[in-house]
Amino acid sequence: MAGEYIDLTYEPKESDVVVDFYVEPAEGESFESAANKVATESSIGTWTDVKTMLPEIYERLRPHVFEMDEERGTVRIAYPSALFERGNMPGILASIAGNIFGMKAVKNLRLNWIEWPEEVVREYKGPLYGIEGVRKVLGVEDRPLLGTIVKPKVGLPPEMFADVAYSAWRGGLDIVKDDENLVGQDFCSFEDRLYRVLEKKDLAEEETGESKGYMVNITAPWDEMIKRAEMVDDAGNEYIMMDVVILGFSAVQAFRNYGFEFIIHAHRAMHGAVTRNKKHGISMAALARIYRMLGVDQLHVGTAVGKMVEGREEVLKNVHAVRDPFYHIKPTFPVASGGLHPGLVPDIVEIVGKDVIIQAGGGVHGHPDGTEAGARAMRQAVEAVLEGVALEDYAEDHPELKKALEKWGRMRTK
Ligand code: CAP
Ligand code: MG
Repeated sequence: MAGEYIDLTYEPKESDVVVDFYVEPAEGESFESAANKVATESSIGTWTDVKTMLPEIYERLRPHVFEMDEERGTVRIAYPSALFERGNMPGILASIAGNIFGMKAVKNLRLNWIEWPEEVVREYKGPLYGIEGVRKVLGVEDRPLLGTIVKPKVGLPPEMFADVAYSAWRGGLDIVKDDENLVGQDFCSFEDRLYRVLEKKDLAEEETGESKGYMVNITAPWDEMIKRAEMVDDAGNEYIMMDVVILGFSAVQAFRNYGFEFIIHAHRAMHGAVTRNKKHGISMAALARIYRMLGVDQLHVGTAVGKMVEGREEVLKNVHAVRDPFYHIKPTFPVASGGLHPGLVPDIVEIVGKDVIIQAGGGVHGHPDGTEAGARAMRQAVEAVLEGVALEDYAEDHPELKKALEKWGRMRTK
């Protein structure tokens, strides 16, 4: 039946999970029929009616397609929260973000946003620290946090990696992170890197009088990841980093619930496979809200001016998803990263505001005078923005910033 789940008179209940889709019907499929099939396949039905369906199941668990706009291709579906297991995010996504993307009935299908009811969200912890907690650990209240990703991405032996981290912290950065594909390769074992970097972190904290963070990448098969997390915990490091898309929703939710008290930095490598196509897949904003519910403290949200594809509007949607009020869930720190350098700091603060973590890899280690100077240039750029001084003017008596501007100017990277 074309319209079994369509009911444009339906008013979503407060307890419903409401999902906004973009639906493009396949050749020969009506918009209504495609919308109805999305609702069917993401809840209780299948391609045909079945003799085993009971009226009370239908009444209790059926979704309602309550809004449709064929011109814009938008469909809004309200799902009763009774359809889902409490506290089981993978289970929820197996319904509303499962089979439907592969159905013949749709040429394209994108899940753009999920409006979560308090009744569902109350089962999720959210971030342990959130923005306020991270600021407290690092002792930075009034400016964007600054970080770098050690480059080359991978390849440096542990002692050289630790030296680069030390230079970045001495130059004034708050945080140093592993790259998304640096884990425990032969040329840089996890354990050796961890201990050498933490030694340098202590030194940098002593010399600068500032708290510093090291986001060590524990991405690995679950048992190994827990072993590494225990090593980090025993070493007293506050941070860990996880490639959350690659590790999966279950690993993120289970890790947050495991009992560690880390600041969790969520790298989103692989997200582009599902978020990039505006007609098919899942929006980064919808994913960002999910990772926030699961409990990540920091999440990459794009830059609009760097090397990744998100534009300003999309970055702002991602920022809202992680930072806007959301029941009891603390705000997650938005991370701007990817092709950034000192000349782009004003743009990031203008777009995202001060409650942002600005990370630069190439934009620090590519400075003509090396990592420490690159770090100083990033810090000087933030100082200039907070004092309301144009970078070029501030650079007159800040040589590291001047040299960064001579090399990259204000150019938007590709
Ligand atoms: C940035 C980065 C990050 C990207 C990820 C990289 O390095 O380390 O992984 O920021 O993209 O490997 O590209 P650069 P996003 O500063 O040298 O570009 O933040 O969009 O998830
Ligand atoms: Mg990286």
